[in-house]
Amino acid sequence: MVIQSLDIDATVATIAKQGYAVVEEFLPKPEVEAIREAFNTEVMITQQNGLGTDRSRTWRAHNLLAKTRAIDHVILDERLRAIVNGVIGKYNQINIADLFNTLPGETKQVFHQDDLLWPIPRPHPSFLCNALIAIDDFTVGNGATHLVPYSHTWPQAVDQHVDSIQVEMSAGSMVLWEGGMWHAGGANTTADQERMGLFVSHQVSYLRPQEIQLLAIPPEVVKTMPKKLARLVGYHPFGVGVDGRDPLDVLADGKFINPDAKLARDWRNSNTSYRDVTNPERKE
Ligand SMILES: O=C(O)CCC(=O)C(=O)O
Repeated sequence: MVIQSLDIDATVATIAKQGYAVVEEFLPKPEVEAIREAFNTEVMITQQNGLGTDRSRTWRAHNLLAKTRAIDHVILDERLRAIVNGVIGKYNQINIADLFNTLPGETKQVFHQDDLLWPIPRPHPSFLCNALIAIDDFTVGNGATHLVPYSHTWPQAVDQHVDSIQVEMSAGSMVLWEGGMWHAGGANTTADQERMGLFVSHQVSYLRPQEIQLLAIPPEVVKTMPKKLARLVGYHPFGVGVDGRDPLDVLADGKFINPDAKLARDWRNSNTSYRDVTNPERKE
């Protein structure tokens, strides 16, 4: 499948094989600048230590989808959706959406695997697919992400002395990696160059997301989202939905008990024949 000159199948195959792929110039510069502006003016961040570091030179904004609408179109981009579908299957959801910023003076993170949070024995089928979009140019100097190619298939625990590559890419480019990949944010040894990125992690929709999207994003905010995005943050009619209804219908009318439901004694006293109000077909 080819979308806007990006070979989706080849990108998916590359991620399956070596654990990661880079999509150059995924976003045009004006879109990158619009996201930077929103990140600087709309989004509350926290300052913290990067994983295994102690400098507190890392900025993060978790729960981005509760804080800004400036990235909705990126998450819904049909190229990103097609790649994620190819890597972990079409029933997937947002795990976390974060602003990453590695500031000058930050040291290198320890190598880690994002899929470690779900204790599933290795090797296992891919269930996590991460996308990191560069808002600043990623360079060796400002701490471009370290990746250990092929490590997503390795059964052993992460070894901190392993050789890695650093993903240098221009602002607007995107690196995707499989959740089992050994990786680390790099050291920012520059005097004044930040490394800002937009991180969107996806998982199969039967796992609990790292940040509980259903709680993290207020219902009033979900109501303003494009329907496809609301599906991606967990409002999908899986199994019985909510009392047999599409969760988005429940969100819209606030009827948490199915309007078709009656007490048993009333069903017995009525002549209505049994009708299954659930819909086994999952709607997209
Ligand atoms: O900074 C990066 O490029 C990766 C960061 C990361 O892996 C993390 O914070 O868990």
